[in-house]
Amino acid sequence: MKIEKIELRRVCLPLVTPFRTSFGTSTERETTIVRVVTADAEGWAESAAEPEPLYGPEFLDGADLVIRDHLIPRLRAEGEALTAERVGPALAAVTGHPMSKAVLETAILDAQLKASGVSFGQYLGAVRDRVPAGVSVGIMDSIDELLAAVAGYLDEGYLRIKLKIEPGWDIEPVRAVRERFGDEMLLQVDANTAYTLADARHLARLDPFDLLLMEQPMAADDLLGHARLAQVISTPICLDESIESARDAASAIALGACSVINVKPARVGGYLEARRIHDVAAAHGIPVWCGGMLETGIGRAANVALAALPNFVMPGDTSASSRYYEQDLTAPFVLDGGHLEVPTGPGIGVEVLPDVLAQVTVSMTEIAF
Ligand code: OSB
Ligand code: MG
Repeated sequence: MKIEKIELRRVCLPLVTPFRTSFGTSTERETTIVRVVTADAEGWAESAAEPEPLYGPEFLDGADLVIRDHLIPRLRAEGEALTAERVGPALAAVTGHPMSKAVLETAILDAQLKASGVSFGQYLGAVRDRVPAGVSVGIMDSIDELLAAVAGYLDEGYLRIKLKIEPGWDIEPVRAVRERFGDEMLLQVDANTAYTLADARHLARLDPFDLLLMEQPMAADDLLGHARLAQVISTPICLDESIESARDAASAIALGACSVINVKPARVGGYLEARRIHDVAAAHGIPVWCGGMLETGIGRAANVALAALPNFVMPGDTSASSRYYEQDLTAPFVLDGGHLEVPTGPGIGVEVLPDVLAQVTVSMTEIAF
């Protein structure tokens, strides 16, 4: 593939509602959108890095610099032999930075697939044309506020609710939601590393609520702790922050540190590694689901395609555009009976709306290739 130029565009979109997790509160989504221009097609992708290094060690300003000074030069060195499949090997010498690697690989894959008329779903091996949607519900100031938010999402048709938890906001909100909405609803929690093994007895108090899973209760590098916790609580443990590669997934599974995996392509360096994690998990009988990072339609389109693979057997954090943004960067993803449709057009299968993009653009860097 002959790349002509790569644009890095910083955008900032207001969120429809503040999103609070155990590591911070967001009222807007700032991210870098990458556009890869080739002779035949252009490819789009969005970074999952956030302004501050809180969810993980990457952050936007650092990510832009790594992309410009360390990753793009290595891709350029590949010359016209560069393909999406060669991005990972070409960047392997750079340690870490999976989100930055992912956004480049994804934009290049989009351009490549558009040039050959293949959709992300076809390329990745999707077996469904629509995927069930869950929603991630932030920490709130009161239980009443939480119950109102959950009621609203259930009315919209979401098929599974995920509550963000932290010490001081765990047993009571889960109890309140279970009591109000019943035992049938699919319910899970996400702690974003807020606990330690010393909290094991406390976390076991969530067992009676029949949760689908507890996501990332402890530190990202604490696989052993998660394996020990799994011996103490009956709620299945799901890992998010801990899994940055298929090798991590194999280790976590072998240790008994998780019985479910949240696959986020951005966190693992892209869709190719995400598919390898899907395959490793499937081989061990471990179900996976597709997580999210508050993506715009650009990132969501590809996530929804991934979520259509066979071992994505649980509803993902792939919510409708209206969950995040008044005005998305693409035509909105809309819930239909609690599902999102998998795009079928070439590449990510959605068009970026140029006027909206212009409105939310904060700055742009053009890099000749
Ligand atoms: O831990 O899954 C997470 C958002 C930003 C950072 C981390 C997480 C999340 C979410 C929201 O839970 C998922 C989404 O709706 O995109
Ligand atoms: Mg998570």
